[in-house]
Amino acid sequence: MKMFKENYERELKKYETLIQRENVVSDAYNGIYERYEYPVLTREHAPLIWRYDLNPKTNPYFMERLGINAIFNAGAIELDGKFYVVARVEGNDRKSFFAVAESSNGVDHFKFWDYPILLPDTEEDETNVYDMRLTKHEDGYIYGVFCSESKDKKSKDLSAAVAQAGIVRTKDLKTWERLPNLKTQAAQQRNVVLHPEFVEGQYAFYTRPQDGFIETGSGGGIGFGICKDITNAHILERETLINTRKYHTITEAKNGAGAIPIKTDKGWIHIAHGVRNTAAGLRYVIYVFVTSLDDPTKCIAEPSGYFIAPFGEERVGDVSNVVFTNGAIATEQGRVYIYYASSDTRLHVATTTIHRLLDYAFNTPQDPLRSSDCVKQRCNLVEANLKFLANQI
Ligand code: M1P
Repeated sequence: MKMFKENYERELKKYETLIQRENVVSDAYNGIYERYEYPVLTREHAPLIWRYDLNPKTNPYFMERLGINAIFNAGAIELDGKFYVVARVEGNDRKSFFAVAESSNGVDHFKFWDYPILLPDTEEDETNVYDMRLTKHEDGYIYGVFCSESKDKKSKDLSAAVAQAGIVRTKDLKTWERLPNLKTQAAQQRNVVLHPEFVEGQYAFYTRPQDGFIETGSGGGIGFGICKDITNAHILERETLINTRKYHTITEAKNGAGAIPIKTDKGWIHIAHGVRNTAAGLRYVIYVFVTSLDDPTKCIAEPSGYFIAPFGEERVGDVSNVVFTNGAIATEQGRVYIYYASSDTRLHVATTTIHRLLDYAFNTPQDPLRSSDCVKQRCNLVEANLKFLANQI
């Protein structure tokens, strides 16, 4: 009993100290955004009541009964001035579920609500759910679009799976209504994002058509499709590709929509992820592109290279060399909070402003796609700088 009490009190103190810890802007500078010293959510942020049986009679050793392996990829939303994330929480059993954590400032003190989200269990074959994107839609609902994964029953391979886009909606993040999964022409879908406004009077989705579970195959990039009825969402036409994979770039192997696009007077800012293959496996980075306000399928800016890449400790985790985002919050004051996870293990925040993002998007040169042109691009910068510095003297 004494051991139980000591262990419980020590672990509780560790948890409370963690929740109260203030975050600090790190000294990694690029002028585009701020990174922070500490992740905003880790597996240690999981409340003790999720993991331990706190009754000494039934748990005399104060043993973890249901461990949490990782807390990462989170959708994000601001409601009444508070910051909410719906994180992907993965148990030691490899199954993910969703849970809401809130913070008053968006960079620290994130605390989970007592209960994780209990999604209506309407898809019989669904085995795993993850990566919810939260869209505050102009129809008045908050939609959660996530990956709904099932075993591929047609395959003899035990690990063969099928990914589809699951859809739920809520008004308060507490009561969730499940809608049927999105239907499209593609064999599989992942990284599907609901656009916050009607387009031609219809619901609009950013998609990622793919032939298989891991490989996108003929799916050439981020797609866009519309559908009339969200309660039976069906994109009838083949999706239009709006941002394609390109040879020898950060999106060569695949890409996917990330956060809900941010509306600005110059266009919709998209914060997405790109994947390339390496001898050490896939490398995931985050990049930015902008689409037109008049035509959301038209890309009008795409700065060269990555926006966020795995840095320092972020490089290592369950799936190393990965940064991934499915949530960002743009406040009315124009501040932007980008929630990104590293190596499928923990969640971080990067902060910037709409003005800085637009400057980055429109004034960073585009990728000229060839070394020879890239070095010319850099020489032009050097020449302009040397001239500028010479004129200063
Ligand atoms: O493991 C890295 C990421 O892999 C998937 O992304 P994509 O579909 O683009 O390959 C997702 O499952 C994501 O959750 C994960 O972080």
